[in-house]
Amino acid sequence: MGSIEDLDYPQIIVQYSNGFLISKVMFTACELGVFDLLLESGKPLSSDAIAAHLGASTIGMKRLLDACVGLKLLAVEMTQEGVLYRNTEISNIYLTKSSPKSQYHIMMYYSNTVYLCWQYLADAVREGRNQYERAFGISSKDPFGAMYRSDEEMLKFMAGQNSVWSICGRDVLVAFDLSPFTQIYDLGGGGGALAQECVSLYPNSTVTIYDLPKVVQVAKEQFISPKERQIAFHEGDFFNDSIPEAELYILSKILHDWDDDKCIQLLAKVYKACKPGGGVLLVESLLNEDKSGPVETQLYSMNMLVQTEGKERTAAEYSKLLEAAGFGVIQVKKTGKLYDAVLGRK
Ligand code: ASE
Repeated sequence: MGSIEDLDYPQIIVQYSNGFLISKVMFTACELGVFDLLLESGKPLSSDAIAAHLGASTIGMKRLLDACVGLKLLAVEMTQEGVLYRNTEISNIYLTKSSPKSQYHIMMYYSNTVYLCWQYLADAVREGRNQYERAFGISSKDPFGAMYRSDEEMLKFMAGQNSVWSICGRDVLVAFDLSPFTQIYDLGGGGGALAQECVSLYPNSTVTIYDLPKVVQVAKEQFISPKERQIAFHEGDFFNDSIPEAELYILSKILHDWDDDKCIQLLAKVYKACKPGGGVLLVESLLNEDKSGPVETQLYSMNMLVQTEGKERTAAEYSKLLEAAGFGVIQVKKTGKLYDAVLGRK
């Protein structure tokens, strides 16, 4: 790496060029149910058996399975019955639908929605705005109107966002001791996976999921059990409707959807509603101060360009937004994972 050989054979360029092929192989194996079948079967299967079970061609399935072996998402065994495939440990945990840490839904969102927007990345860079008009023929004036253009799209987005919290939720919620805050609002809390993680970590807290009426309806019907006594709901649009008083407001992956003016407008409203001594917890993927990385965050910022009105920001940029809205005593905790935490106090 970084040596003169790179110029002779540009490994890194080859690897990056093939990046989308890798994504699509993984997404497709998930979508077709390869990992689910191999988990359920409890024993290694031949490619013909997998193809038959999943209603796929033998030619196509064999090719897909071999590529998954190359990517270490599957392993092969040679037996008397021929070549048999099984899941690797990482596939069992993260790529099966039923696993508690499943990333299946975010992958389906990437593969079927994000992917289509990225077709117009060059246009997004030229124009400096999202690409809903080109990708889906719908107005980009209201990005969440566009993202929730159908109930199916909304459900895919909610399920996708939920899956992230199964791997990062705990870290962002223990970055600060939130036990002094018992009355919590999760603004734009969506499917509620972060709220659920929060009430399990802080048994004295109640978390109210504040989101658009149709999001709250789906969250109640499909994501949060009515037996969940520590979670409540509030239907509203946080830009246009009132925000009730609380001790702590969680804004998880909300500010990255909006430009600075909209962020300050929302934070100022939160500041007004917030009890004295309360606070706001921003959960976001933080860029280095010189914006030199992390590369995942830089890529997410490109995605915010094609899909929203926002961008990923540095800790100093979030601090400035919080200060502009009135918050003081701002603390930043990087978790080392995808999402970090910033706490501002009133
Ligand atoms: C948003 C988060 C996401 C809005 C649109 C989004 C994600 C994908 N599309 O608030 C999750 C983060 N992943 C990426 C690629 O940005």
